[in-house]
Amino acid sequence: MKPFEAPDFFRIDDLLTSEEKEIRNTVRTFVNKEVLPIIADYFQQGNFPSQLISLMGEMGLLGATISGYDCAGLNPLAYGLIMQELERGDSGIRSFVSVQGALCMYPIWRYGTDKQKQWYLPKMAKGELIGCFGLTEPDFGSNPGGMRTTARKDGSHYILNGNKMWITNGSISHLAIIWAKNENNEVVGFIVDRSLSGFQVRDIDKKFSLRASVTSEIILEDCRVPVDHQLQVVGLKGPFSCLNEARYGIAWGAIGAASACYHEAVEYSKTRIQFDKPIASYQLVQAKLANMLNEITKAQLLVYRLGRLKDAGQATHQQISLAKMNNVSMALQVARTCRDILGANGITLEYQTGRHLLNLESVNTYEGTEDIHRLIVGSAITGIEAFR
Ligand code: TGC
Ligand code: FAD
Repeated sequence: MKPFEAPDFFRIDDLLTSEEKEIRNTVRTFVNKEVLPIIADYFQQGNFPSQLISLMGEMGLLGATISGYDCAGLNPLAYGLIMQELERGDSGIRSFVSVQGALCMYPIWRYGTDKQKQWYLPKMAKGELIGCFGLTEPDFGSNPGGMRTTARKDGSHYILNGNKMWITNGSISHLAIIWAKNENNEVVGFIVDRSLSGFQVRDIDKKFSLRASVTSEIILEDCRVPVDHQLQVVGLKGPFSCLNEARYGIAWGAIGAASACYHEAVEYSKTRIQFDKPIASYQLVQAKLANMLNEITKAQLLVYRLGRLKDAGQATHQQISLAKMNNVSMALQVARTCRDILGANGITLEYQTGRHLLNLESVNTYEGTEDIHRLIVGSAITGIEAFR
């Protein structure tokens, strides 16, 4: 198969700075060299390739937008390009980096004390400490405001009780950002060290999606967390502000997955002969390719603009929702179409498309389902919330 060429029909590359392109190219090479040769096996075995963590740390990919604390201090565009390239490899690799950076390092950087930042961030940037983010519960996914996990103050500690479900990185983490309700029924957050007694983790097996990523359940039973491990934010805006960072990265990442599938399908269609001609020569196949390039290009322009708005501090969370909704849904449709073009070969792990397709089913659900983002955009249009 011809080496990967990213679709760039509208020359978006021309809009990137030389530094942004250099970062993108470095991560592209990393994915070609370190991720693609191994990822299908890890996916098949249901394992996360943890040997990549320190490499990604050395490259400055963890918490890449944070300035100081040994982090790279990159702009949102460069960060988005990193996510795009990692997800071209596998959504599970991008997931790891999203959770570590946007969902764990970001809240510590934004809501932590100086002492917490100094202690956790440099180690997390190197990948020496791994984090996970516990918001979802078995009965509260789209509606995290209903969470039942409690934090009751007891002298110099909070006592945490509850269950967190579907937690990426759970069993490989050293710390968890746990969201719980205090005695006033307010949502508060904690940095919880995994070694504390009363903190248990169980992996969720038998997944057909994100198999090269760890997904776990966390059980908190009278887990005593020192009060100085509380984050300095009260209310759902605490976790939601972290989700904005992660959703932004996913909107970019989805383009990487879609581009991998698209490239594979274009090359396949040019060499697969049926009825004595390459299938690429048939109008119905060309229509599929043209429609996919159309959708990928629109998605690229969307995140490019969103990234520049974010850099200027002007991106709204509703814009981020629209981008996450559109781009992941786009990637899922592209992956399904590519799977069709690949025929029977599309169901094997010899090709990348099937793996991306299965992964994208999770990506469409986590960080807010496609319909939850549709409702967020609907509320921005009408001023009327339709969640309840
Ligand atoms: P609502 O009443 O609308 O808001 C409560 C407070 O939060 C503020 N707010 C936000 N702040 C910052 N960013 C946002 N995006 C915000 N959205 C809302 C809001 O202003 C309010 O503030 P205040 O000061 O007035 O209290 O909240 P609601 O309970 O009605 O919920 C609305 C809804 C449905 C949109 C929300 O619950 C939602 O987004 N649900 C989806 C849940 C979700 O995305 N979960 C993700 C879990 S983490 C994950 O999936 C990681 S996967 C990682 C990987 O592997 O890559
Ligand atoms: P539900 O909320 O039960 O939704 C089911 C269906 O109902 C969806 O189609 C949804 O759109 C629809 N629906 C719900 N409410 C409404 C409504 N008001 N109007 C119309 N339709 C509605 N969570 C974390 O906290 N941390 C993590 O690290 C994490 N990692 C994850 C990794 C994976 C692989 C997966 C699959 C999930 C992960 N999650 C994580 C959980 C994820 O965020 C939730 O799955 C997601 O928010 C949806 O919740 P749910 O699965 O309970 O679905």
